[in-house]
Amino acid sequence: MPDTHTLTIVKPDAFASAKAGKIIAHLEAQGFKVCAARVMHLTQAQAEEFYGVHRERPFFRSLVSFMTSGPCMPLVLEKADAVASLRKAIGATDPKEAEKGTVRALFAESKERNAIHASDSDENAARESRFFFSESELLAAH
Ligand code: FUP
Repeated sequence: MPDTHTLTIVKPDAFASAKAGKIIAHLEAQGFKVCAARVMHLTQAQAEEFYGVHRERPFFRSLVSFMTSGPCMPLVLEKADAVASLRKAIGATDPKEAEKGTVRALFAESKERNAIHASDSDENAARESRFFFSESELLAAH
């Protein structure tokens, strides 16, 4: 299986509880290689655009408020079958339902404050990577 790329975001709850480093170390220990990373504070417009697919959902305003509440860290990660591999590594959206040993089971607080985002398809991984990183950063990362 060839190495591919995916996009993750270490979310503001992980920074608030000083677990961001532990989460990245956990992913590295599972074989994910960090290819690009930045710490940033999302604007409301950025959070609304990133989660635009959920605009009509009842949790949208609260999700945008949470995602703009503090720093977050988008990263491009590389591994064989990266998208599926990372989705498995992060676990279910709600940490109460996440498999033992997954990032959300270990580090998430709630369904909203759930520590980490991971792209759900190669197409979304490419789109979400372009959302946070320039073409030249992605060329260097790949
Ligand atoms: P996931 O792909 O596991 O990140 O989950 P979704 O794409 O379904 O949801 C995106 C984000 O919306 C989740 F990370 C957290 C938030 N969310 C809620 O706050 N409440 C919900 O009921 C569902 C999702």
